[in-house]
Amino acid sequence: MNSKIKIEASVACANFRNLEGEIREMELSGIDYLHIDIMDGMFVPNFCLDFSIMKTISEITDIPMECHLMIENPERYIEKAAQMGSKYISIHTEATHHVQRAMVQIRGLGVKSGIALNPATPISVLDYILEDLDMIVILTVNPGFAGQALIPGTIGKIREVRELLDRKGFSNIEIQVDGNVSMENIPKMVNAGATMLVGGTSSVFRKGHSIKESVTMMRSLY
Ligand code: S6P
Ligand code: MG
Repeated sequence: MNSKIKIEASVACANFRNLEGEIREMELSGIDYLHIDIMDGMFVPNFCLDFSIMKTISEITDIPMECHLMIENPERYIEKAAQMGSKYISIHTEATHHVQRAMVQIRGLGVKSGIALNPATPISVLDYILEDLDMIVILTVNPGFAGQALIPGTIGKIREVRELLDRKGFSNIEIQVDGNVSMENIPKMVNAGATMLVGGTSSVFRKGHSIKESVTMMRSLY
């Protein structure tokens, strides 16, 4: 096991009839972060979690949360996401005209900054903002829905981002993968250079297995 790799639970995929019970199981499994998806029905064609759920979760557990904003003009809600206790906040490059300013805004609130790249977004958007970044999110599916198939070209993209970071002296920036982080895909993702794995229906919340079983299996794969 590589202790640098962090396992995250995509809370949107939890069973909301028993959210507190599942969070207790996540605590026992040693989940590193809770991944909170926030959508606006515009940037992506769906809605998901919200800030009130983050508040409730923060009353239930000390597992740190990180927030994936899939919303237009995300700067409007960065402060709110920070107030809810996010350790990282990620936004999408296409969602704002002022990506670098948004990164500075996030860090100014004492939160780690993340930029999320859709499958078709070229990695050249990273070129001039590396020093403003703590995390790069590689979407391995188009954002908006759980339970989708991996877009194969995104594995090579993880590798290209890893090479870019190592070459330019930014190896400390985390590479998060989000979308179909399955038992089959985890070894490929980690070998390509991913350091934070967001598990949803494909792994942490797999049907027919407990969260603990699934997380133990995930950790055995790298
Ligand atoms: C997708 C969202 C993700 C999903 C997660 C689902 O728009 O950003 O965080 O919740 O990827 O995981 P899975 O294992 O069902 O693909
Ligand atoms: Mg997400």
